[in-house]
Amino acid sequence: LAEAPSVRPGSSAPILPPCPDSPPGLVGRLLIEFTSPMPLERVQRENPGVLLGGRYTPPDCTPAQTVAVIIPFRHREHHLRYWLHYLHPILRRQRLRYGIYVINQHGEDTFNRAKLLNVGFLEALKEDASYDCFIFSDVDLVPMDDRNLYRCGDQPRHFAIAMDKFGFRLPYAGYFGGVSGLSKAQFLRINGFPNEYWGWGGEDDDIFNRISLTGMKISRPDVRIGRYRMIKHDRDKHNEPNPQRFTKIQNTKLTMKRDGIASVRYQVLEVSRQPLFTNITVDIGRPP
Ligand code: UDH
Repeated sequence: LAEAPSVRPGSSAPILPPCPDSPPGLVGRLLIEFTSPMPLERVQRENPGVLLGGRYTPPDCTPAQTVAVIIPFRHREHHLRYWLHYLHPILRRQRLRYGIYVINQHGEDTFNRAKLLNVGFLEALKEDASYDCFIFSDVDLVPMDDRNLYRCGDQPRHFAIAMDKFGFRLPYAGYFGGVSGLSKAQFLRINGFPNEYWGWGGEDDDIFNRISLTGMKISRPDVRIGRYRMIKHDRDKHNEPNPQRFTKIQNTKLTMKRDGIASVRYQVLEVSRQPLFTNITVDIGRPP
């Protein structure tokens, strides 16, 4: 006797079971390389289940969280194509409900990674108020193992703990760069990220300080699972090492109260829903 699937009252959609904690279709270690060209049309063809703006919902289960993946960006189209090619299938196998947000800094003034991530947090929530987990990922970092689950937990999570460029080790114990994840509540608890780190470096250490100063602890995957390949690149123009970073990270305790998500100022110039991601071009100003 076939059992009719249960249906929500007033709707014809069947009620799906919760997604499993350990997704069954994961494959483990992945072969990641950046040599063959990666046209966007190919990535689109490979990911027919991804909806406009880079949104995805598992067809067979109800996820516990809704995940916004935020990518700080400028002039890295070539990297983004690899990132989308590798990450969409991984996130799908992980049974996540997610959206991809590329936060594109307008103009040629000094780059500001952490401020772009703050913008991503607010703009993703404007698109969908149900986002409750935020994964912040550099565009050039691809996980080598799909058991590195892009979800939030009861503590802020650091995902990119074993990058090839650092010999598959943490470069130092307090490293929080590359790919990290915070729940909405955790992010708000630290007043988001600093807006005042212009140029390369220091902002990830400031975020680490914010987390420690509010009494939270970083959670990390096993070192065999948290492996990443970085797409090799030269230093970008207008993202020179910030000489102020060493003194700034000494002062997080003072600055985090006034500088963060509560004080971020910017102007969105364009929101464009592409087949595999949402592009948000933003004017974040320039260093004082
Ligand atoms: N980013 C951009 N455009 C830029 C600068 C940074 O999109 O112009 C984003 C991108 O997501 C990138 C992230 O910010 O992954 C971090 O910047 P980064 O990749 O420059 O930082 P990383 O520490 O490299 O990985 C520093 C320069 C290394 C030069 C090595 C030369 N051999």
